[in-house]
Amino acid sequence: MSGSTPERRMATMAAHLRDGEETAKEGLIVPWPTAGVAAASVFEHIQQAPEDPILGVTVAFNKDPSPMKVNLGVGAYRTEEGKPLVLNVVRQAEERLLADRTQNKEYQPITGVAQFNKLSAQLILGANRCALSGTGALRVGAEFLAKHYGKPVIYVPVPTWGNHNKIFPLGGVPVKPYHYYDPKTRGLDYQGMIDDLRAAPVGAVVLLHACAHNPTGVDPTEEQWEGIRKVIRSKQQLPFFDCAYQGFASGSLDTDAHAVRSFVADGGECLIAQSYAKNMGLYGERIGALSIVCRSAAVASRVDSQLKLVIRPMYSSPPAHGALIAASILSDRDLFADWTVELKAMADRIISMRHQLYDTLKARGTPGDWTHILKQIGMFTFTGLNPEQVQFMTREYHIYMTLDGRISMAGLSTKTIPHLADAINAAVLGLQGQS
Ligand code: PLA
Repeated sequence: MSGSTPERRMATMAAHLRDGEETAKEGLIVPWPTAGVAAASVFEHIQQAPEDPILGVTVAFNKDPSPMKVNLGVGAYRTEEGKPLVLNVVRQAEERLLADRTQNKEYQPITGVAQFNKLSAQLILGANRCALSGTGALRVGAEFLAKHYGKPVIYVPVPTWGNHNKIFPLGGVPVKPYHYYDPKTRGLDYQGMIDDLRAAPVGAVVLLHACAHNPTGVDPTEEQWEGIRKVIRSKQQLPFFDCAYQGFASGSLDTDAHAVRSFVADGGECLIAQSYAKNMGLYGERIGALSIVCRSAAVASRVDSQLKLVIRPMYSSPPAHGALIAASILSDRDLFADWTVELKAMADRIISMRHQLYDTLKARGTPGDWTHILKQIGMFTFTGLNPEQVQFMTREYHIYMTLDGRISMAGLSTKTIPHLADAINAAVLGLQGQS
């Protein structure tokens, strides 16, 4: 085989691997990637994968040397100075953990730190609720449903957080769409949503964003939630809440739990995936929880036992540090009170960014109705800008955001808003860039 081109070697190898032919002779080492004497690789055929649509925006941002650059891609909170924020309560909880010499680095139980699971369920459900908690959230929930739920198909809003469309099918639960966002009103397509849920099969799983819908920032009103709940319950569907922004929508943890609590209050079952990335600023700690609300303790206990069988071959057991930080904050009255203050400050700063951006666009006379910037809820504004306009703003103004026109309001500051308004104005008017 020596002297052949890499392409020919690859073709031969591919054919060999494909057909499973027994061409290798024992004792004879031919040039071959795994023998260390050939230039090609057994992975030669692998294509360069595209960057992630959300996290890839940060990769592009980091490469840009411009001092003007602004990253409005990922939904991560920033201070007025544009810096990441570690909450004071998190620092305090970490200091306590560090000083506590009884802490060790043992493996955690498969379903994680028990105290954290309990407190986390309480946070979303309200005190004194009986619920089972696990950890690993959406993916664990998906695999559990694929294995143990008779109707493993999940209806997700259009649009939804892009990763939902990957997590569920890879976890064995195919995804179907339901109407959610109406581009004309930049609000909720309530009737479309209700019609789709009515048309969806009895028993189907329905993914609901508990609050601060990502990417649209459009949430149902309390009255609309009531209508949604009635349809889902009457069709015996199974709600699966994704709750990644509790406290970030209204500034109040309880207010933002309203939708979930209304479904739990009716006595029906549901799944809840929680994330502490945003509301505790614990992004890199990868801390979240899965709660499955069951009709009885006996069922909950059997569900718990099966969740362990899902988790053990996936990641064995979760890391401890994030859970211990969150549990410290959730269990300590003073830390909890301080947390709500810090959380409210983050939510308020985001709301103030909405007002400033709206006022600045108004002052520029930018054509269009920008009231959705004020109306939309939570971390994101779904601007309505199209991919060409987004690319223009990145190219000419070094503004980084996802191609769907979503901007993370938390990435803005009083300083950067005029620059963003200039960019939006130029994009809307179809102007040449400033570069
Ligand atoms: N669910 C929703 C609706 C989210 O928006 C996100 C994060 C998650 C789950 C994941 O939370 P985790 O970090 O605890 O796993 N969405 C981000 C980041 C903030 C991302 O895409 O991963 C976003 O920019 O959309």
